Amino acid sequence: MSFVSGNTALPPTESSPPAAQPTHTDADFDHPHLPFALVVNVPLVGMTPENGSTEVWLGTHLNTTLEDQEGKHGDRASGRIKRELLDQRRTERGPCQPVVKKGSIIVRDLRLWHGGMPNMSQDPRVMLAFSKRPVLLLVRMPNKVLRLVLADRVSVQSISRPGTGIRWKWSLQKS
Ligand SMILES: O=C(O)CCC(=O)C(=O)O
Repeated sequence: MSFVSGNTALPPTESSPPAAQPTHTDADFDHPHLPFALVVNVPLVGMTPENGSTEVWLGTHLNTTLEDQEGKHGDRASGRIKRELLDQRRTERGPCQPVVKKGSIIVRDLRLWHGGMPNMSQDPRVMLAFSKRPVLLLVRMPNKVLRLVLADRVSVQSISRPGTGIRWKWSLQKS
């Protein structure tokens, strides 16, 4: 497990009115275009649109790139998806807020566009969050080229950091 956390959406109060997170991707860096990391959420209460079940934009993980994002890695707005892309995607396939039973296991590709929504109920909406990068091996080669083998099928030949982002060079190995 690479990351263990939780997300609690609190009911609004007078001083803290209902608010939604910007639609974002958690893959807020130049990433490979394959399922290189998964997020697993486990709600500890039933989730509905009323108490702020996470809004998801199904299918967006398939083609999204760093170019779709406004904020830079490390910014408060990191991973935020550009408004015009949201408007365009909405015409093809809009977002949804699923109803999820307490204790369910939700598996999401790290690249998927999503966002926390306001909790309009009286009770906190609590959800565990885990992140897993499947079979990621980092090997430093003698010539100082970093080599990553991901999910046994993807070979990342080099990583460089030109200016703003990390640049990956990778290829798919024959299985
Ligand atoms: O709490 C939620 O529903 C979503 C949280 C989330 O997307 C995040 O923190 O990145």
